[in-house]
Amino acid sequence: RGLKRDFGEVENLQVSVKGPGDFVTLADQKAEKTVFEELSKARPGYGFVMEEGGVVEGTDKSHTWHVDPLDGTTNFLHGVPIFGVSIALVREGQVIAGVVYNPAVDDMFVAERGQGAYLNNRRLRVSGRNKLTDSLIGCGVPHLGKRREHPRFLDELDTVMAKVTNVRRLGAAALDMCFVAAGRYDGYWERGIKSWDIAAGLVMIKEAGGFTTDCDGGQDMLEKGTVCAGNEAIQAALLGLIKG
Ligand code: LIP
Repeated sequence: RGLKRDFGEVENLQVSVKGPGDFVTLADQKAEKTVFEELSKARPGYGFVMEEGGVVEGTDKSHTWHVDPLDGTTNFLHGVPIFGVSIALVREGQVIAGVVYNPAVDDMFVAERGQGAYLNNRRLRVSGRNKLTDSLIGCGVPHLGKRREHPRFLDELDTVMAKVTNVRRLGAAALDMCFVAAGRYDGYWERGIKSWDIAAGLVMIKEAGGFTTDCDGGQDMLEKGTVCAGNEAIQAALLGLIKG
């Protein structure tokens, strides 16, 4: 609720001289405080890995929440309604549950290991397309501060664009992953992301019948901060285009 209210204010701040930068940082921190307090009450002792607040060790060493209170911060800053709260629960290294909520459009993506993936209570399945030439592929564009990553991204984009119907860039990795689970995207890849960006999406895609690897083809997505996702055919074909 706080983010939805603050997003409305951000749209008004676009024209202010100072701009909404500090306001968005505050919105991000308030959202994380709410999530931290509520989850600490619901599951005392679990640890946290949070984008703003960092690591909080818990007494229960088996369980850790990975929280991005405002994924798609730049979109939010510019009044673009593509952002979300992403929460994942990791039990002994495995993501067992995830929630991604976009308050701007009231989209609630949820998944729990073995229980399926849902968008607003509607069951999710990855797309059935099996040809890259029919596929819509999501990606992440390294921002200005990641100038050294631009050449590799442009090389990958050139390769992928030559093989697929088209490419999309949302600016919120958590929602990119949910779009794969919902069959809106046939595949997605990104490098240079954090555990809290993609952890919820990993269980979402798995429970929707999809596949994920890191960009080397392994299972170290959270550790390496890279992901290649899709249905079985597209994920393998996309990995072949970007691997390494
Ligand atoms: C963002 C990711 C996005 C990535 C951006 C940024 P944030 O997370 O969701 O996919 O390309 O560089 O990391 O910073 O908005 O939480």
